[in-house]
Amino acid sequence: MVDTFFDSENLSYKESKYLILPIPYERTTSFVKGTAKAPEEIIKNSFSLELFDSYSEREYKDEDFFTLKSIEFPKKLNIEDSLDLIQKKVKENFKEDKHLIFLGGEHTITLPIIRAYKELLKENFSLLYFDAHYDMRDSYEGSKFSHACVMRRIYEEGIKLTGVGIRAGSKEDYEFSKKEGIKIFKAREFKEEIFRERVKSIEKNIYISVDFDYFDPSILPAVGTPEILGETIEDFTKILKIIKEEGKRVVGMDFVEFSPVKGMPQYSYIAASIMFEAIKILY
Ligand SMILES: [Mn+2]
Repeated sequence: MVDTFFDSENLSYKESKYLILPIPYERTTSFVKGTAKAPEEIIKNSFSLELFDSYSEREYKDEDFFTLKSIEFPKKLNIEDSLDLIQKKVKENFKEDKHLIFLGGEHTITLPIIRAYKELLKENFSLLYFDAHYDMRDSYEGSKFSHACVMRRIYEEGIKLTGVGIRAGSKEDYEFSKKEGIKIFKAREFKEEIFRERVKSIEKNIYISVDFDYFDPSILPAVGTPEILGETIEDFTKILKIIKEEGKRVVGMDFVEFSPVKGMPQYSYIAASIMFEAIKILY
């Protein structure tokens, strides 16, 4: 049974550079359910990734990756206590000299992660999110902690937001982000120069949240809410390269909303490859 990213032996926490924290949290998914199974499926199918990168000529080792124990959510735990549990686990596992990568789960997990980072980091940081959706509703289906409200809650924490790939949302989403001056780059309207200026103007520390529905469903339909006319993997890597070129420090990263399709491990492998690509570019 493969239960670590890259099927690494997990013998070298001390030597490892990248910590993967599985967060199989799912309470409010609204279309296709199943994102609670995402960490397990992505990790299970990551074993076949190539550790050698022929572009950078860099060879990664299994031991570079350490998969932490998945967070367990007791069935009776309510939403707010579940979010507190995530916040606590993030604080416990944060290490200045390692890169933390969070694997969801629904997008709501980004809120407690950000709350933990606010406590952990002395310096300010801003958030860049890759997403088809604004996620800027005040509440959705009766919950303030729906995945559709996560960026609104994070904004209320005083975090500066930049969204890329956005193409679906309500009038409320749109008007709120416009009124508050939140920088949104709509899908297929991305302008490199404007984005680069934005990156120059924000904090040196950046937290990155990747909702897999940022990508066009022709590339990756295995998400909770697939939206057409999305972005490519090349669009994604181009943005990450700009972050790197502008000398920003990525303090943490999450990957959320993947929803495994039974009998299609290929999608889980693509999701794992996207994660690894981000790691290769940023760290
Ligand atoms: Mn989304």
